[in-house]
Amino acid sequence: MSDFPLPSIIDRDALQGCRALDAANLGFLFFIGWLTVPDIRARIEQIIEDVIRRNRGEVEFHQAVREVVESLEPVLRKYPQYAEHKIIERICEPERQIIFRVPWQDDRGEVHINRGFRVGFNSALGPYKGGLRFHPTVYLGIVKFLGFEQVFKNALTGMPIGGAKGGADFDPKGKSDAEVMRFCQSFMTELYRHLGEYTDVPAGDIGVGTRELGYLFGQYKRITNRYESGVLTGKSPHWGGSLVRREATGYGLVYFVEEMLRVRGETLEGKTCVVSGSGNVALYAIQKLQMLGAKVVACSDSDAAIYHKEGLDLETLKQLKEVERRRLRDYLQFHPSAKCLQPKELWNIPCDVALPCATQNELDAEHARTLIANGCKLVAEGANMPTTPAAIRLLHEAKVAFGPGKAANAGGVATSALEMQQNASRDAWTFEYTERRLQEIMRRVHNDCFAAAEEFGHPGNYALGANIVGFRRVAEAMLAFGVI
Ligand code: NDP
Ligand code: 2IT
Repeated sequence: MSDFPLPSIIDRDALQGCRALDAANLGFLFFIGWLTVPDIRARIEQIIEDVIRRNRGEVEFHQAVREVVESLEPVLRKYPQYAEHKIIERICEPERQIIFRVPWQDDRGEVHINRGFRVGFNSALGPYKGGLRFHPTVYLGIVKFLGFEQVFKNALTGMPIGGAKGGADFDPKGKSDAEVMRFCQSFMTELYRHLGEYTDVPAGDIGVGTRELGYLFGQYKRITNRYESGVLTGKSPHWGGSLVRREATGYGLVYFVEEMLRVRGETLEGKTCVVSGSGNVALYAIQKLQMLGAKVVACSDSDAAIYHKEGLDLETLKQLKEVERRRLRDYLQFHPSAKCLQPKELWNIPCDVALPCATQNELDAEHARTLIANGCKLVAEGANMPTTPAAIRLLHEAKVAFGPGKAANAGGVATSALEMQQNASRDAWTFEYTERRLQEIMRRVHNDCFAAAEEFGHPGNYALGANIVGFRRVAEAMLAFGVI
C-alpha cells in the first residue's frame, strides 16, 4: 500500500542488495525462517486465548478482538516484525483503564450510585479519542470492545487520534434535565483529571448528545478554570462545536455506502433502505439517504420498529426523538397507516440496503438469512459491531456487500478530529467546507479498505481491508516508539 512510508525490513534489504548482515539482522532473519504459517496460526489462537483468560466474562471484548486478530494472519506473514515485537499482544492490552464511583441525587433527594469508566486503549497516533456511552448495559467489557474498535477506526480516518471509550451504567431515559445535569457533573468531577486536549478527548455515543456534553464541558471548565474547547467534541456549534458533527456519522455512513455502490456501478437513487435505531446516527443516515434519492421505509428504537411503506417522514421522526425524547411508536399518531413491529422484525422488511445503526449484535445470522432471501444487496454498519460474526460470514458468502463499522461509521470521529482542528486554531468552518472534508475522508477510508482487501487477495472484503489498514498504521507508530 502506497500510504505506508516504511517498507518492511526485508524489502529494504532487498533494495539495498547484499548489505552485510549485522548481528541484529541475522537474529531477525532467523526469526522469519522460524515463524511458519502454522506457527502464525497458533500464535494468533494463543493471543485470543490469552485475551479471554485475562479479561474474563467480557464477551463483547473477546468478540471484537477475535474479529480483528484472526484477520491479521496474512499481515504477520508479510511483516514478521509485528510478531517479533509483539505488536498485536500489546494492542490488545489497554494502556489504561479507569473505573470510578459516580454518586448523584435525583429530584426527590434520593442518592444513586453508578459506575463510570474510561479506557485509554492506544495513544500511538494521538491523544485518546472516543465517545462516552450512558446506558444501563455498560460494563467494562462493552467499554473495552468499543475502545478496541476505536483504535483501528481512528487510524483509518488518517487523523492524529488514538483510541478510547468511556461511559457509565446510567440510564438517561425518564430522567429530568436537572438529574442528567447532576449526574454529568458528578461524572466529570472524577473524570476531569484524566482528560486534556493533548491527553484524552471524549465525545458522545449512545445516551450522550449535545445536552450531556454541555453539562460535562461546563463542569470541566469550572473545575479546571480553563476554557479548553478541544477537550471534548460533539459540542454545540454555539460554544465551540463544529458544524456537521451532529450529522457526521450518519452522513459519513451514507457516503461510504455510495462508494461501495459506485464500485458495483450502482447509486442510491430509488433504492429501498431499512435503518435500525432512531438516534443520532440513524436519523442523519436517513436524512442523507433521502437527499440522495433513496426511499427509507423503516427504523426502530428499543421498544418498536416502524414500517412506513411510502417512506419515513423525517421531520416527524426528528421532532419525536431529537426534540421531545419520546418513544418511536408515537409516530403512528401522525401516520396511522404505518405499521408498528417488534424491533427485530425490522430485518424482515424487504430492502436493497440495510444499515444497522442502534447497538452491538443487533443483526444475527437469522436476520442475515432473511435479508439475503429478500434480495438485500448491501449491509453497512452505522453502529459499532451490530452484526454478529456468523451473520457477517453469511453476508460474505452470499456476496452481499458488507461495510464494517470501523470504516463505515468513521465519519463521526473524523469530524470530531476536524472539530479539534478548529478549536486548536480558534476557527469555525462553514457547513459546506466541513462536509466536503468529511466526504473526502470517507472516500479515502473506502478506497484504502478496498485496496488493502485486494492486495491481500480478498477483493471486496472491506472488513479485512479495514482491519489491515487500521492495524498497520498503529503498528508502524508502535514499532517506531520502541517497547513502551
Ligand atoms: P443514540 O443514543 O442517539 O441512539 C441510539 C439508538 O439505538 C436509539 O434509537 C436506541 O433506542 C437504540 N438502542 C440503543 N441501545 C439499544 C438496545 N440495547 N437495543 C435496541 N435498541 C437500542 O446513539 P447513537 O445514534 O449515537 O449511537 C448508535 C450506534 O452508533 C452505537 O452503536 C454507537 O456506538 C455508534 N456510533 C455512534 C457515533 C456517534 O457519533 N454518535 C459514531 C460512530 C458509531 P432507545 O431510544 O429506545 O434506547
Ligand atoms: O464510536 C464512535 O466513533 C463515536 N462514538 C464517536 C467518537 C468521537 O470521538 O467522536
